[in-house]
Amino acid sequence: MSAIRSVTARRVWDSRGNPTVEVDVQLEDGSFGRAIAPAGASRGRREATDLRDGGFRLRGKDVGRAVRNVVDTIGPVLVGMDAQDQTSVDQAILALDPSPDKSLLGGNATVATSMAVLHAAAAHKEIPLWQHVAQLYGYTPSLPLPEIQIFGGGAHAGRRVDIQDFMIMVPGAASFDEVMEITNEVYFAAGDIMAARGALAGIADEGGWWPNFRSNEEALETLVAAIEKAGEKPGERVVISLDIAASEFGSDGRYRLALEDKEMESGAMIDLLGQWLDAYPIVSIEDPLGEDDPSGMIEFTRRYGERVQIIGDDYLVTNTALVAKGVSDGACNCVLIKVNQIGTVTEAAATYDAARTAGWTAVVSARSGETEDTSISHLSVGLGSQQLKVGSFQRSERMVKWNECLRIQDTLGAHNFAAGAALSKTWWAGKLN
Ligand code: 2PG
Ligand code: MG
Repeated sequence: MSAIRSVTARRVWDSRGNPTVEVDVQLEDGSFGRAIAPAGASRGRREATDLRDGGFRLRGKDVGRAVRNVVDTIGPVLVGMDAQDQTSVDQAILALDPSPDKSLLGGNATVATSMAVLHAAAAHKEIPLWQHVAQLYGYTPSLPLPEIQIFGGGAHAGRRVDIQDFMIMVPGAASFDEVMEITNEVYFAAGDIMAARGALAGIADEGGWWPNFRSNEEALETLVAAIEKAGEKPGERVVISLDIAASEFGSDGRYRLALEDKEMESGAMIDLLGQWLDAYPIVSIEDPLGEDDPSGMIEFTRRYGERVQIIGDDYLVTNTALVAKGVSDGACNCVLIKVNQIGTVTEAAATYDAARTAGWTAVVSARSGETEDTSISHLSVGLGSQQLKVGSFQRSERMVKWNECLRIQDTLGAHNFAAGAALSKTWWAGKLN
């Protein structure tokens, strides 16, 4: 048995310079696991709470209470438990916080603890984390197809443009390694185009170029130009993926694109996105409508669900019940998996399982506030999620996740790359076959 000997926690700092929670778990045999909680900026209303101290110090963002909750409340309950039994460990954490949003302990406290136990259990078995995850949940591991941001926007770029993530995917690549190479070319081609226009103004929170555009659509046009400048034909090997993050600029079925000074109802928003789907090689679109606009999301899925991947992020918040409702309503056809949205590994794995069982695709995702923690690379491989969203192609808290996948590729073999299988229902699958 791999009994937990100690659980300790400390305050560390994330990629935005904000405090966050790091947890260390030591087992009786000396095995060790460590994990750090990430933090979102465009957060869904129904996600697990990040417990912060409030007040004026550190802009209210300190995590002293969350750290103490790990040390004083969660740790003593977990000591002596079997780290291999992730379900019981997470149930013990949940029993300490029956609130629907982990507001008593803090989702930042629970996620770092739950993930650190997962790491310690893998260390005890002397296997990589991805392999432990695959064994625990019974999936066939594979290297994911990355979604990589070229321009940031929305809450990650001072709302300079309304749309949050302008990304590419390279389903036509033969390996994960080749995705990195092609993405490098597109990313720097985009930077060159911006520089030539005198529009290069730094980078956004996730490493994408700062979105110095006159309209949201200009970002799409520039992305297509960058793909071409990189020597690729848009819609062939390289395709576009968007995170609209519509809850950030819409509520109650009304949306306001500040950059265009345009306000519209849900139906007009759906029409606008539909025009973009027709005009650009977009294969995946996240949160096209707001988290409080289920009828919009259902209508969008009815109209476009056969040709494009529709990801629920703020809309589903990695919550099993919300995924079940999405499946029965016909809203979305893909779930974004962010462990810190729900707060424990067990719950996130259950949500993943529910989505895949329903025939949906899934994307394991980072948050906009990240660290050197590479757990999500392993989760994506171990769950066989086939897609991974980490942010852009710059800044170490992003590159560390891509680089970890390259190391895993050395063990798994480059052929074990999920590009062909991922998104089998969508537009580009037809193009590639
Ligand atoms: C998202 C994420 C990552 P945040 O909306 O998908 O891009 O952003 O972590 O700020 O919620
Ligand atoms: Mg999102």
